[in-house]
Amino acid sequence: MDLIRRFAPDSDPDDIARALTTAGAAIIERLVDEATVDQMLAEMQPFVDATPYGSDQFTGRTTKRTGALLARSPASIDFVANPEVLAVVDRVLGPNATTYQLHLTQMICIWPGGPAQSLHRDQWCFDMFPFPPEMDVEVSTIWALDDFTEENGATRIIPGSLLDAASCVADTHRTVGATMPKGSVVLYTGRTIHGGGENRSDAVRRALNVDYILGWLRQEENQYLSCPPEIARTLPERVQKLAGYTVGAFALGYMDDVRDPFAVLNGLDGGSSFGGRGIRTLRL
Ligand SMILES: O=C(O)CCC(=O)C(=O)O
Ligand SMILES: [Fe+2]
Repeated sequence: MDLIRRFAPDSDPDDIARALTTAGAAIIERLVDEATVDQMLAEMQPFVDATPYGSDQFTGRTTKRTGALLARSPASIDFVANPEVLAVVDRVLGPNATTYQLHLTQMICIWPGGPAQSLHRDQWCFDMFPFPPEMDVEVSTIWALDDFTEENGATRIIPGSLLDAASCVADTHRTVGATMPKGSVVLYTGRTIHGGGENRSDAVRRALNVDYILGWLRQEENQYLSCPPEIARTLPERVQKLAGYTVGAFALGYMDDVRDPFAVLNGLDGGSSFGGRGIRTLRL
């Protein structure tokens, strides 16, 4: 189990989901075409230019993290709501909650000379809460916006690390680089030990990190502020719900008099109470 399995875009999502829940990671090669990647890069460039470098080792002092993709880049929808990726997320998170949602959207640009990020588990953002060891609460994705190579800081992953002791974050020798061509995506779970790579090349390594979490967890990137209603209203319905403009789990996130946020956002029947409609109708 020392490699990351690679899939073609038309692969069976069951197989990809199985790779995630057994080996902890999977790559889908060339899932989005280069023209769409370039369009998103162009839309995001002014925001990347204006983003400060990180302030500590973890966020990276030579790394820029630029968010709010849904509000800033129409092309990002092809990544954030990619049907192949969501089909895998359905399978990995679906069994564990009635809903899942977007956790964060973030371009991660590592400048030349940037050191490797500390290895970690993404689900440690939840106060290091000890979720059951076999339970997946998060699926993370990193899209290669440039070719990802060993030299330019391809994400480093410890294959098969889902159940490893936390101390294994010291095992940098066990990591494998998620090398992949531009437009590819590496998927891993909140339990997979990983980190950004060292950029030993002479060009910036550009990536898009999009994560998904169970509906009853708090989002890392506040979507209601990053993508406020006046913008969210213009997005496809599935993206609105993914961003959190819907009720999560049984009753989380309703508005004032138990109104359905999706109905309120879209001015549907006055946004009347969702009570009695059944949570299933509110699923993504
Ligand atoms: O930049 C990367 O390749 C990985 C970043 C990461 O794992 C994180 O910021 O949580
Ligand atoms: Fe991470």
